[in-house]
Amino acid sequence: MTDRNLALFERAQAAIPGGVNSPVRAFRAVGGTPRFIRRAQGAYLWDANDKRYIDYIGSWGPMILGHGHPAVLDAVLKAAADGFSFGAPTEREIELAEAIIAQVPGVEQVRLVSSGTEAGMSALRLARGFTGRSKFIKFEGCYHGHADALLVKAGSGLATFGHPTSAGVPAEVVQHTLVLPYNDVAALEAAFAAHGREIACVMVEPIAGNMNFVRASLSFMSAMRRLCTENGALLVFDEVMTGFRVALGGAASVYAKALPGFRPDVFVFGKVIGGGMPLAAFGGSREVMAQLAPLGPVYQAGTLSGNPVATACGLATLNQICQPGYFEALATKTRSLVDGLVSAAREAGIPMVGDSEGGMFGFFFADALPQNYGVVMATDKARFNAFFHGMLDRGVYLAPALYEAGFVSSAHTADDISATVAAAREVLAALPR
Ligand code: KE4
Repeated sequence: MTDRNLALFERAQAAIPGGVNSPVRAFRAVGGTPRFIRRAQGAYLWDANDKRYIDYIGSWGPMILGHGHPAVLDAVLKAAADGFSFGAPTEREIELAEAIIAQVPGVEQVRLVSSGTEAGMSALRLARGFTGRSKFIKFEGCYHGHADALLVKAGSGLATFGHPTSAGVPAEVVQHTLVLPYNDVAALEAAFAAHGREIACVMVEPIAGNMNFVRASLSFMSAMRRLCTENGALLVFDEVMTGFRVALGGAASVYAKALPGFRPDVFVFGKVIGGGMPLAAFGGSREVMAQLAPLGPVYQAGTLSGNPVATACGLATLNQICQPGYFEALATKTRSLVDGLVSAAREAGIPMVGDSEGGMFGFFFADALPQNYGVVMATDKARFNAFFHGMLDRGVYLAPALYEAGFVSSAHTADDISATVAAAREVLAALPR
């Protein structure tokens, strides 16, 4: 029988670089043929061979309700019938902004944009404009989109400036970017000691989903907050992945529970707030946001920013996840998946650790939860890749890279979780020791 995924992949590679419109989709980290998705519904995807998968990617986070939620579909169809895009303000942009503000303490105003990259890039420009400073800190293993200044790997020394991770990014563009190890308080202290009053911001993934699933320790989070405050720098939370995904108030609300009074200065959102449509945002206090054009000197713009169909999709999604008990149920379901995977690995005598918060999870073929990028990348890649393909063959679609997080939706049922754990038990039992 023809493998239509393979045929489509070959055809795609003739017309699109690497056959994909975003590199991780090409399966290069895990090998094999990417699955071309024909349709999705609820917790499931169907590929070009009409094979069904339980979906744990959820479009890399947005599909928190699962695919094709009736209330969201209805809202999108109604909005589309009223017009796709106007290039003029609409009431629904106000409603979505108000819905975000209502759930995230510290956000008094938001600006809507079309991608997480655009939101992260704009948040960095805003922090630089607000402080009048050029330098900023990011962390190894954190991804904030592909804006030039953010495509940086660590420099040779802890407090030296970064080097581009991508061709086409001139060294001058990243000369102000300091890349430090995640969860390393000493490195953070040293960087502020060396450059404190020159630092515009610290940009961080509070739970790093681009390293699979690594939490910022409480001491690290406290140090970031303290050092930013002491030095007049802004703490920028990149919640593109964690926002409205790990909790209704995002990771900021998780850390505020553990660190009373904790609050970042600037927030970056994406994924869930668009419900699968191109929509992202950044926000903060009125004082900081007043720097943005047309009010202030920091320019930022977008033809499709606040797009009326995308805002309808995002708003309908947020209206569902705000329901009482939604996140408690999602968190319980997600935790049961992780616990099931870890216990299946233990039965097979294979080291596996996992963690989850809300509807986001990660697991590692390791003895302990990694605390930084180097440890994540040292986990057993061969074992992960064999597990990934074993699960894919059994109709379970996990993230195709050991450094990516996974996502559970409210459409996943207890039977889906049980079937996933049963598949994992089979695959793990067959893995070489
Ligand atoms: P986008 O430009 O892809 O919408 O968002 C960039 C971004 C910013 N910040 C964080 C924390 C992110 O996770 C992302 C994008 N996440 C990846 C998944 N690791 C999207 C998948 C992809 O690149 O195709």
